[in-house]
Amino acid sequence: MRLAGIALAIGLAGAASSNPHPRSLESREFFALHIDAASSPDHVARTLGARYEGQIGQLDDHYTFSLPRDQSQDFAALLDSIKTNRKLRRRSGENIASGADSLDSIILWSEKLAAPRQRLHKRAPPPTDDFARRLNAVPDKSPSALQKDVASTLGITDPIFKDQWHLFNPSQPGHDLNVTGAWLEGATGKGIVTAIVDDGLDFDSYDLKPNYFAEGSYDFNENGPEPRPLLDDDRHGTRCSGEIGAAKNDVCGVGVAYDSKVAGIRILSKPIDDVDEAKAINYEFQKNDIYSCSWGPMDDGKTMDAPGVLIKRAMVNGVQKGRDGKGSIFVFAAGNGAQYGDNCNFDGYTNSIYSITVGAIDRQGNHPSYSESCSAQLVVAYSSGSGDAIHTTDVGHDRCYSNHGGTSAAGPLAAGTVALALSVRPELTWRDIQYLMVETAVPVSEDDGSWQTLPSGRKFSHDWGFGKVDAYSLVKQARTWELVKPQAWLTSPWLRVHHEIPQGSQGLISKFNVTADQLKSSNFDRLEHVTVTMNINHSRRGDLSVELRSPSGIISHLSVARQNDDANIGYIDWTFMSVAHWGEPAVGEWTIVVKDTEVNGFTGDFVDWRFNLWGEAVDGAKQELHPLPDEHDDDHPYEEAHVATTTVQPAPSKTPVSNPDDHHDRPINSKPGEPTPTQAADEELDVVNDGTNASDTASPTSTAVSDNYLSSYLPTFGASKRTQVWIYASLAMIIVFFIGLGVFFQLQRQKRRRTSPQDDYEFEMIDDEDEMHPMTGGGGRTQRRGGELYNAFAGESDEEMFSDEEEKPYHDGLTNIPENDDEDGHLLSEKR
Ligand SMILES: *[C@@H]1O[C@H](CO)[C@@H](O)[C@H](O)[C@H]1NC(C)=O
Ligand SMILES: *[C@@H]1O[C@H](CO)[C@@H](O)[C@H](O)[C@H]1NC(C)=O
Ligand SMILES: *[C@@H]1O[C@H](CO)[C@@H](O)[C@H](O)[C@H]1NC(C)=O
Ligand SMILES: CC(=O)N[C@H]1CO[C@H](CO)[C@@H](O)[C@@H]1O
Repeated sequence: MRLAGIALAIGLAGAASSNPHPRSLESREFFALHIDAASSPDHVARTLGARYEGQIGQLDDHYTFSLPRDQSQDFAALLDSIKTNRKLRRRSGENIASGADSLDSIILWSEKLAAPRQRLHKRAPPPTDDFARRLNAVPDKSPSALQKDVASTLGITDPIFKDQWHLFNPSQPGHDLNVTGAWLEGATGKGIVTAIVDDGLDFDSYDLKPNYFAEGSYDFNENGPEPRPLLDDDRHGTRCSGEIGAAKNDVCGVGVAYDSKVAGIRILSKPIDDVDEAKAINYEFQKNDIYSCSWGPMDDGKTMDAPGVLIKRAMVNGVQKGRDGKGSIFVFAAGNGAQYGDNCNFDGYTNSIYSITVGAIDRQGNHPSYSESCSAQLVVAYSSGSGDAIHTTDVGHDRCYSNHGGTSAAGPLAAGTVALALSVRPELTWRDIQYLMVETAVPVSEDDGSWQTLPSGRKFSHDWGFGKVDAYSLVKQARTWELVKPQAWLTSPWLRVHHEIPQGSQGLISKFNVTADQLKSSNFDRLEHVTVTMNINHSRRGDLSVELRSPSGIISHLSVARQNDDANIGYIDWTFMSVAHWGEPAVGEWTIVVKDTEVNGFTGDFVDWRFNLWGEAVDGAKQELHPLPDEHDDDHPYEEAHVATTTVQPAPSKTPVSNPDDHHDRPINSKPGEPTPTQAADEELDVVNDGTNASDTASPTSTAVSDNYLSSYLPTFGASKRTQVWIYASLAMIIVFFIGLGVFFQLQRQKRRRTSPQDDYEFEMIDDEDEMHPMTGGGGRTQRRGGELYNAFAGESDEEMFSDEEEKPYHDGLTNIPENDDEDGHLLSEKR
């Protein structure tokens, strides 16, 4: 079967010159190379004795080469030695000039291509019987007079428009996209193309045919120009397409942008490799404006997976060169794994600064229990829950579908809204669109305790992003929006921590100071995204949580503890992202707090981190484009941490001191995936130990740092460091009665006195957020107990409706890919 597929594909590929694949995987090995712009790929192929297979999509100077399998080992070794050489030359300060004829001057980057994998899956769980039953229980909605009025004014005769509550909701007024006003003012998406990157698009559907854009379409699974759904299960892409571009006619309903075009890019129906995925997300990127992506790595609460270097490069390439330099708009579904404790910051697509991450809200304004939270979530849009789902087009000439759901259905509604905005202001850049989302999203459930008020006056919630998409106000603001200047960034050095992470409610903190001078020399004006890249080695990844606190006291829960995540590898060069600091003043002390939330036998070290601010340039004219992302290079220079350790213990109320050797002592968990609640009033702080520092001596190793863990003048009781911590923990609880906060602040002041002015960061241990965050003591982020929000509508039981248990990882009949981990910890994934 597979061979037949390949043979068919070879036939088709013959016609598509831009796509000289597929690759004969049985006999040959494939390599992706980035070569110097001055060299020709043919020349490189001759020099290397490899076969040139073609350019990698729209990535300049990136090509695929192949060799027979029996020669590939030597070739891989050659590429490795070139990498090593480049590293050595760089380390010795040599400027590796371009144009030189040695291979290590020509080959800038290389990667042996992994075989195609089924990593990515749709994020629309299939409906269950239970769902169907409950759907029937929803009382009939008769179209309101107003709805009829809108329909007749706009000439909408589509039979299911009356059921498309997400466009106009007669039963729960206000719980819709608020789009009809935008249509009435003429914004219907004309001239804009959205590519639905998915499992195909049924361009024979009478509802989609009028708006189908063939030029922007391609089938990367079968290597052909037409993204026709072929498998039984290939319905998801068509349903998503209908949400955006279903025509105004007498079939089914209408799309949000019913005069826009939709293209289909089929990638989810078979395993694909990084080269094809990179091509897919840049496919016809001068003609396709928006890429709607309702898929991602598995939402099982234990996967942590990001796109490979080629795909990351393609995304950057898309925002830098797509749409004639204004940037492709990538819209991603946040993920459906909330009830498994999943969080969209563990997904490298949704937590990319280049994507708009969209979670879900249901027709009653509730937070569906499947919809993941995270600091990278920009907005929410309507989807299934509270007994209804999204009504849209299905595969078939005139078939409609009433059960479309999950965050899969939310993403396309946001994408359709972007199409409306671009149709009135085509010159908006990818960042303008993100600004407009931030500016016009409408906060919901503002008293649920999840919202923080930002210095900009806007509100942000890890559950809702900046709120729900409002099409009318987004389009309205788009008309007059002043375009933002190019993107600038500020990158910290790698900050070496190398310190054991304390367990329980303590935290290990490390700080980085951003100065006005640094911003100035980075041409940096207004803050947008913040990213933190970090390495932690830990024997149980799911025990970890990470917060970022801004100089203004805003907290991003970059990572949350995940009950299901047993991986024993910690975080390896993982980049978390936050949009919670949008518009904040960037100058001041940024603090990262790493916690090992479970007192058990699983431990680890915070190794190092770096911090990036992304925002608007001061002077657009002198701002360059960010270089393409590279793979992690452990050769980077470090700044040694200036160490001051402080242990702080909780007041003797909540967390009993448990036996540190008890591996299974897990406190009752809060709602999985929920940001750690602020424990403001529950804990008192006490400083047990003063600061000491690992000075910049000859070899400031991690051991040296660890030896200062508790300062040496305190007795060790001959016990291990961990036990010492617990002994001092108990002491601390007694001491807390006798030392007031005044003493605490006194000590804090002393500790903070800089001993080494060139160091602009330090780390220490704290237990409680509010030591860092006096602002939220009263107002700010309010108390949010685990499970509160979700319990509020536990009766709704969307878990059953859109449980990932119902879903099987997406398979077609042709492949036989295991459903679980592959060996390097990159996991296969699931539908949204
Ligand atoms: C929804 O659209 C109407 C115009 O149809 C507008 O007046 C209203 O302000 C919009 N709602 C919000 C919350 O912006
Ligand atoms: C983390 O790294 C340190 C030093 O490299 C090592 O001693 C420790 O055992 C590692 N811990 C885990 C959990 O891998
Ligand atoms: C950051 O700068 C402030 C003000 O100069 C100083 O008080 C603080 O100690 C610095 N923090 C770090 C981590 O260097
Ligand atoms: C314990 C320790 O190493 N203390 C050092 C901290 O840094 C100051 C200034 O760099 C040194 O004078 C201390 O000896």
